[in-house]
Amino acid sequence: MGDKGTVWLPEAGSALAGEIDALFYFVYWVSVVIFVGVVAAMVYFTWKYRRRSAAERPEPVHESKLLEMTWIVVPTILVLIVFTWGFRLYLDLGVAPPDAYEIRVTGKKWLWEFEYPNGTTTVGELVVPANRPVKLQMSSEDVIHSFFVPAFRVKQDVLPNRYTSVWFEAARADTFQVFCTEYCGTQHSGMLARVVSMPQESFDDWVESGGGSLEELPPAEAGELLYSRLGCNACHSVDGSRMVGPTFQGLYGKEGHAMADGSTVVADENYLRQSILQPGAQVVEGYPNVMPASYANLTEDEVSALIAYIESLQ
Ligand code: HEC
Ligand SMILES: [Cu+2]
Repeated sequence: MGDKGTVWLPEAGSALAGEIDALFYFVYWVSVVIFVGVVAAMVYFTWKYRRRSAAERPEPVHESKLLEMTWIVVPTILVLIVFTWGFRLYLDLGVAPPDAYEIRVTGKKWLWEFEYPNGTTTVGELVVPANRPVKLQMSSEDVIHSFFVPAFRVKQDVLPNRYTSVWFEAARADTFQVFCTEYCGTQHSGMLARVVSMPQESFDDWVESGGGSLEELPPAEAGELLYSRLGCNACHSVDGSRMVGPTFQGLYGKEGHAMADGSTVVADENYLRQSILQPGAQVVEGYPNVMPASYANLTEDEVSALIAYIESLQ
């Protein structure tokens, strides 16, 4: 990530971010000037009109038409500027350019899934062409989530049973952080993703190849790619830390591995295979049986690659 942002705003990474920030700073500086002016006048008047003796009676105050008009007209003009400026930006943000590249986004507890027009899918990583408008068509598989990319200054709720959308144009080839900003359960704070923007040609190659070709990689590396692409990373760490599911580190070959039904197993290839294809068959002690059953239709190569990757994590 290039630019680090300021005290007030995070780095700016989209075509519209600069304009949004300009409006923010306009409101900010107007507020600063008014605040300083009001406080200074207050302090000065407190001193100037202080009571000098117990017998002092103040002169009656007469209104000043000029003064009153000034403090009605000037704020009205400022507020109208902010309104027009803000409303135009709001429309720009709300309506995607017609040539925008469309990507489907699904939010679910607790990951983000992205699907491209040719069927390529990724989890936790949104790859986009830089300097081209991208429109996200979003929905949720369960509860309400919210898609937030601070660097792009876009945030939009993602709802079940309804589409919402958001668009942006990444201003450079870079990576940007995505957050979920609607509290959605225990792993809400871990519902993260990255936007990876790249030049159009690299992006085209990437989408064509289905998001990086698995066949050309050694099994453990293909497994590592699948681990993030299939969303295993949303629930399983590879560094020993506990997430929704157990860590993969040191799992392979573990003896006396305790199951919820009281039995123990050896975590060999067959056990790993069954854990992926039929997660409900043997549930690890101390963990909920929440691993999706949808991995049952992974291909033989994919399962082997995942197992090879888990084996490599000793
Ligand atoms: C929604 C969360 C979730 C996702 C996504 C998920 N798992 Fe799991 N997984 C779990 C939980 C929870 C357990 C422990 C309970 C159980 O055994 O079913 C588990 C157990 C396992 C186990 C057995 C672990 C052990 O310590 O014995 C393996 C292997 C495994 N998962 C592999 C995968 C792979 C590979 C993927 C991706 C293709 C994946 N999981 C995706 C939640 C998840
Ligand atoms: Cu969420």
